[in-house]
Amino acid sequence: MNPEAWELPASDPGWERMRDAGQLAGRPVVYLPAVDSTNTYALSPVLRGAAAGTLIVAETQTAGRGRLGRQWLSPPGCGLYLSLLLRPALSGEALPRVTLAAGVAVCLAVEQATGLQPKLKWPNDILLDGKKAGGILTETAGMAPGAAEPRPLVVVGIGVNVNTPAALFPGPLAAHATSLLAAAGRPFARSLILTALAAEVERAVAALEQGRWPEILRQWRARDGTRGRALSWVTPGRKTVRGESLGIDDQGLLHIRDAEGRIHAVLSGDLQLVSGGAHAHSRA
Ligand code: BT5
Repeated sequence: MNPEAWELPASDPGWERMRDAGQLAGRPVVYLPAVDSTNTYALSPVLRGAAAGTLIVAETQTAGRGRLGRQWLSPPGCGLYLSLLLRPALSGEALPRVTLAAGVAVCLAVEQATGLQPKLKWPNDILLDGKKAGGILTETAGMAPGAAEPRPLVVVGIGVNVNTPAALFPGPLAAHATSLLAAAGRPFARSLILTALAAEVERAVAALEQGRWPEILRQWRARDGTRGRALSWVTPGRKTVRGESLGIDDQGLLHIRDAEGRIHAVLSGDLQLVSGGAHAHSRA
């Protein structure tokens, strides 16, 4: 898009209030002008004992992380880079479900705050126009020390390209990354999206705690951006499987049907959309 066709919001009073007061809609916020990674910070001893619901928010990350040590590009001032600390009553095996629930929550929050309708790409991508506008990295730090009822600390890390100009995505990323700005043609107040995000993620994880996984599954499937599309999956054993996405099963695993009609349940590996021009890339 023409970079002159938009201007950043003159001000985001909610963002400034959050930064100055260290809270947002009643929840504690640790605001960091710059950090290596909000997830790394959230998991560090500095935050031992922080209340569930605490948000770590950075203006920029110098070593923002994707999965498997990959990088998350975090230019200053234009994106949301946050970690939400939770101590849900969930077992470690439920962690992949937290990522799927958070994906639904990010979509709901972006829908509410902007009117855009993001889609999901298994397991953790937020798509707009078939390109990646956000990603989720869920991590845990075992048991919370000193808690009356020990619960694992769960850190839900979320990156969303809000007002990121398309020109800021470097070469290889340019073809498959986008932002809310690029999709809508106008900028958004990050504080509004952040407020909705924190509330929706908490709500979605509470739904898991209450045994409402089928509800999350339904909401995820309603936003599945790759179902029926051709995918290329590089298995952990480095074999490439091409086939059609059949969507996610009741456990939250992605199913792919190959040309011979065999069905593969995807647990991990590289996953790429290969049809329709749009090209999003992910690794589970
Ligand atoms: C993810 O990993 O998508 C998880 C991203 C989570 C980022 C948040 S930011 C706050 C918190 N603190 C952190 O340190 N991390 C979390 P993955 O599926 O592995 O995707 C990573 C890949 O996405 C990269 O290898 C690039 O190809 C691409 N990518 C990197 N930065 C991007 C961006 N800003 N927008 C779109 N795609 C990007």
